[in-house]
Amino acid sequence: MFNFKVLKQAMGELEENQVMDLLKEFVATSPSETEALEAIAACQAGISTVRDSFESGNYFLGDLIFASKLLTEAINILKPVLGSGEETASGTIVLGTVHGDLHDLGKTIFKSMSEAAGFKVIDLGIDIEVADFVAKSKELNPQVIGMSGVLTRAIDVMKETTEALKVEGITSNIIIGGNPLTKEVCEFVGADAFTINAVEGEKIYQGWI
Ligand code: B12
Repeated sequence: MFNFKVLKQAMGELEENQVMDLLKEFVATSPSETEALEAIAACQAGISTVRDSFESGNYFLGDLIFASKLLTEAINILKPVLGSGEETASGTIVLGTVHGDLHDLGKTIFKSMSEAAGFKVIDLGIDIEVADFVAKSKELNPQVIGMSGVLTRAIDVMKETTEALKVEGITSNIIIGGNPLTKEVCEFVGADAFTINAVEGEKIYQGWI
């Protein structure tokens, strides 16, 4: 029986070699998709402990950046078990960090998780202008548009972007993510949902599709 607690701990301690060894060992047991999702949840729980340690001053910025990369690597190892891939994509998500905001760690985590869940993610990058969100969404007609932002000023830009998308007649569901977001902010922005947690975000949009 695979020990998910050990995986979570190795992730939280940023033990890259141990995480990779554990995941390879896990994949070799031909786990079910449900078990693979449990492994992702364990990795994400480990990342949450990194975030807590960063906030309490026990980890540094470099650790946070490393943690985001490690999670992406871990998800890449699990992807074959999750049966994801472009041919089987369950839907398309247009994703980006809004104009004026250059933070991308959270967005990258959300992207990796969504890809692992079998979604095709068109990552526009960071500092994405309203017009670019609109143009790409018009072109691709995605099921979901995801906007990321952690700066306070990103909130107004998310609102502008949401309004522009609606004016252009784009009906895709909109989800916004980033640490400062709240229910009130979500209502102000006019998005369909918000989250401060990538796993929760994935559950929300799975409910739309
Ligand atoms: C890392 C970091 C940086 C790094 C960014 C590196 C990178 N590649 O992203 C660097 C050093 C470059 C940086 C720069 C700056 N930063 Co900075 N930064 C942070 C820090 C420490 C962590 C942010 C982070 O990555 N968190 C970890 C991720 C995993 O969390 P997250 O983004 O919330 O993502 C999770 C969820 O929200 C969700 N999610 C995220 N996006 C999405 C999207 C969707 C669609 C969904 C569904 C879910 C989802 O999933 C993720 C995983 O669960 C925060 C402080 C803090 N403790 O939060 C300050 C912070 C955000 N930064 C801040 C500031 C001020 C700046 C600078 C202006 C500093 C400066 N004077 O130059 C610049 C901004 C430049 C710009 N225009 O953007 C302030 C913002 C203040 C404010 N209220 O606006 C903060 C809060 C620090 C502070 N306390 O003052 N920063």
